[in-house]
Amino acid sequence: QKDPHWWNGRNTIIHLFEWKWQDIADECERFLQHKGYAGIQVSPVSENLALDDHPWWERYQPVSYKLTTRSGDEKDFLDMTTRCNAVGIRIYVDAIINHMTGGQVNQTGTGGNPSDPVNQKYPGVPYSSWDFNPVCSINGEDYQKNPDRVRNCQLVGLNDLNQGKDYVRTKILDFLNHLIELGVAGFRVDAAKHMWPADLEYIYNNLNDLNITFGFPRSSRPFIFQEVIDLGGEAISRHEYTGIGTVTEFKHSAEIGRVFRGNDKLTYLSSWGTGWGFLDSHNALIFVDNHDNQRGHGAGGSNVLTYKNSKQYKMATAFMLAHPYGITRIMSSFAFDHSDAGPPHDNNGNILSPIINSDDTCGNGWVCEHRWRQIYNMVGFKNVVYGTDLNNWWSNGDQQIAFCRGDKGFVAFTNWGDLRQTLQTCLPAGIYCDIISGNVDKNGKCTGKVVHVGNDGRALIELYPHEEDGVLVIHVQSRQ
Ligand code: QV4
Ligand code: CA
Repeated sequence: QKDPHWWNGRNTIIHLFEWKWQDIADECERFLQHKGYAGIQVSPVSENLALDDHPWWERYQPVSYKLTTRSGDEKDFLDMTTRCNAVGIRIYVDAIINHMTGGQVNQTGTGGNPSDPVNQKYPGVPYSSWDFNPVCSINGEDYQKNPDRVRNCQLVGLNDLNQGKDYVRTKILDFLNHLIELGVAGFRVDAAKHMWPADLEYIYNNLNDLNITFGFPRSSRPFIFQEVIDLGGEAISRHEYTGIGTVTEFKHSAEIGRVFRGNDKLTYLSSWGTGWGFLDSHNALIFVDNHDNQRGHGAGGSNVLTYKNSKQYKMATAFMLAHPYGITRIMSSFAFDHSDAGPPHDNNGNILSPIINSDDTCGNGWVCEHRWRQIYNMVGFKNVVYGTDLNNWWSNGDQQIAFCRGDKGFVAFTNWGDLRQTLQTCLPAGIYCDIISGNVDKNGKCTGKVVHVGNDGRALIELYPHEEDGVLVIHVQSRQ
């Protein structure tokens, strides 16, 4: 349950938030496989509430387990898992199993099924009031004091399923096992904190093995990453969930944002990881921002960096991918100016496809952080240095750091002031292309800065505050 089933030489999950299944299938083939991405977290697949203005969060309110949403239907979904797995990209589904919808009015879902939230009737499953916990709402104090209420009461008024009931477990298992049959590699378990670990353990243990027809070895268990927000001081600890799967490490998001916003010194990053109170590396799903905290939901508050702070965001992402700690996830957003806004869509509410520009970036309302050179090249870096340790840590005692990954890669950062130092890069002598400021083009020419490494492995490293990015990165495969 902790193995993400990545293809050899790949790592890093990308969250293609609100993308359509057909667009994801295209993206696997035309881009992700070539840049070394390993897997995709896709938006919730279950039929959801359809509100007039389609706020993004309507997808977190299931109406049934029918696989019809604004991202596509079951046929589209299967086409996506087939095409992505064929090029070595795994699909993980955001599974909403804690609750159904909330609200006061009857609603038809994206798959045509009715729902009656007040009377707790969801005929598309079917669920009735017998399947839900008694109505009560989780308040702020409960998070500090009442673990029972956090698990058994309603999260923001959403009808709370009783996962202790056999019937409910069976329906959830049918839903998840159907997705396994359709080729997924695992699940993000939404609102895991709001479910009992023993109930989740039962569910995970009764999931089928992954489907061998999609290339998974026999007896492969689904990868599980559970959304548990725990920045400390809560009645429910993220450690209660590490026995049954990996867990989102929100402290990583809050702290990396705080540091790269300049509110702490880069030099302290020397003990990054468990030294900062984070979960053990193999248990921790880490990210700079997620779909909630990039817009003020969830946790992390004003520390969180997003695409809107692009220089610091790229630096934080580069650090996350350069460092050996954690299971890394990249956020890929649509542009938004208010926190409820859904993805770009036409007048009929259909989600628009991204436009791919000639420089590989996206348009049509999509940000596509995963297509920024500074980010995809770091995904490549992480693949190149896989299996090496962090060594030759250097810092100026303040806002500048550098380190090697074995004898395969070297990175340097400045978050304040000029960096001009002769540093040990741990690389063989040669001329290297900085993969942040440029790429090696078709003719083998470096479009960015060049670094000359001498016979002793040392090189003059220069990074100045007026530059577009505060990071410089070279590795054995960026040698000229
Ligand atoms: C409103 C009122 C309630 C009232 C209710 C009922 O605010 O007080 O009881 O009506 O009439 C939306 C609205 C919210 C509304 C609710 C129910 O924003 O105002 O309640 O719907 O109609 C996302 C959004 C939520 C959204 C929800 C469902 O963030 O705003 O609620 O989807 O559409 C905690 C949890 C953590 C959670 C995090 C956000 O521990 O698990 O909050 N994160 C996950 C997802 C997140 C998602 C959910 C959980 C729920 O990452 O995206 O919430 O599935 O920290
Ligand atoms: Ca619950």
